Amino acid sequence: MRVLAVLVVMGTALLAGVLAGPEPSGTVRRQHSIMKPYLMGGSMVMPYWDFIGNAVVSDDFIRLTPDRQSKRGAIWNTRPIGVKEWEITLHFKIHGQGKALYGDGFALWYTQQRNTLGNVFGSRDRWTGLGIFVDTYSNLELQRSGGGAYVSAIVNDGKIEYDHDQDGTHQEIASCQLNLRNLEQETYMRVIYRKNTLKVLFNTNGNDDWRTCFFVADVFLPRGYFLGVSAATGDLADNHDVISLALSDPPAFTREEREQMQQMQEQDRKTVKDIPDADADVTKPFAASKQAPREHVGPKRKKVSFSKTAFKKIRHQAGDVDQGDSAMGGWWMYAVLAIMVVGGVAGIYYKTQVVDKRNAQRFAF
Ligand SMILES: [Ca+2]
Repeated sequence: MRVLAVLVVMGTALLAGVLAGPEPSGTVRRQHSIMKPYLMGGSMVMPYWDFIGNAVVSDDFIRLTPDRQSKRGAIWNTRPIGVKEWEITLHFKIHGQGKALYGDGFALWYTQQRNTLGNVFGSRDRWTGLGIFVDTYSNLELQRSGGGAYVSAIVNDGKIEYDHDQDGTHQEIASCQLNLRNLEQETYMRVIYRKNTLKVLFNTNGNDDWRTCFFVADVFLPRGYFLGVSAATGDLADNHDVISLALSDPPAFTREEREQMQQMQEQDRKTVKDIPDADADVTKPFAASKQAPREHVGPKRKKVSFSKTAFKKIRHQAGDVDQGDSAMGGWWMYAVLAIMVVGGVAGIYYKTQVVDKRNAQRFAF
């Protein structure tokens, strides 16, 4: 009986472990969400979503980029978001073989444009709307050692060109740093947009224990934009995986949040002109905190640039077991084979056309 009770407790705990995980606050809107199974009945169609570039869909995750150099991929929702306030819960995983060098990170988008690959974390520059960046390779020396990511938000009216050298620090409306890479635990990001405030939180322990990354007021985003997630690798690489995404109704403000919002609103109105009315249905994105003077932060990091060979060597020295890039291996094999074939043909040609003819002439008395 006791054994049975223990088994029941263990079973319940196991089930709770499987089911546990940060649940969205409100009703999930299926047409703006991603959940398993991703593909519709054995087809390559993911309902309501497009996947572009190097993005591949497997049974358990959508890999935006593999742990290989110079890749970029994205997923884009096919339907515009009609609601004014929302919460997005993104379950993701950033992982790879690199011990000290890895990158570049991923971005969550709420933009007017969709489905265009580009050089800002795999997506187009000069976007119109909101970009939230999880930057795992800081071009400035912003990160503490040991897998930190630099998380920031930029509200763009289509005119700002993302400044990679500065990690967008003088363009951002808010930011934070935290460890998100190669974690044992599940990693979740939550973005809450309500009453023109933007709150970004992270959960890296699987319980309902969310840490606030930033909370900022006076962010005005038009309705009807598209949701997307993109990622890129360059000289450095990582796997960037999306496991699920849920768009739902946002939770109500806590009293503390309401007070914080009011303080930020007062402060913004002292320094920034032309802030739209709270209930305004804006047609252009606007963020008050972007208007404040922002300095370029910190010393610039030396640019990292590797050839494929150097990249492999560094990883090998770091103790990584590289599976090898089969395309590269294949290429070399074909090159050697091609040289052998061309050499062989040239040899035969020389023998038959030159040597034999010369001999024939020589002996043609
Ligand atoms: Ca960066």
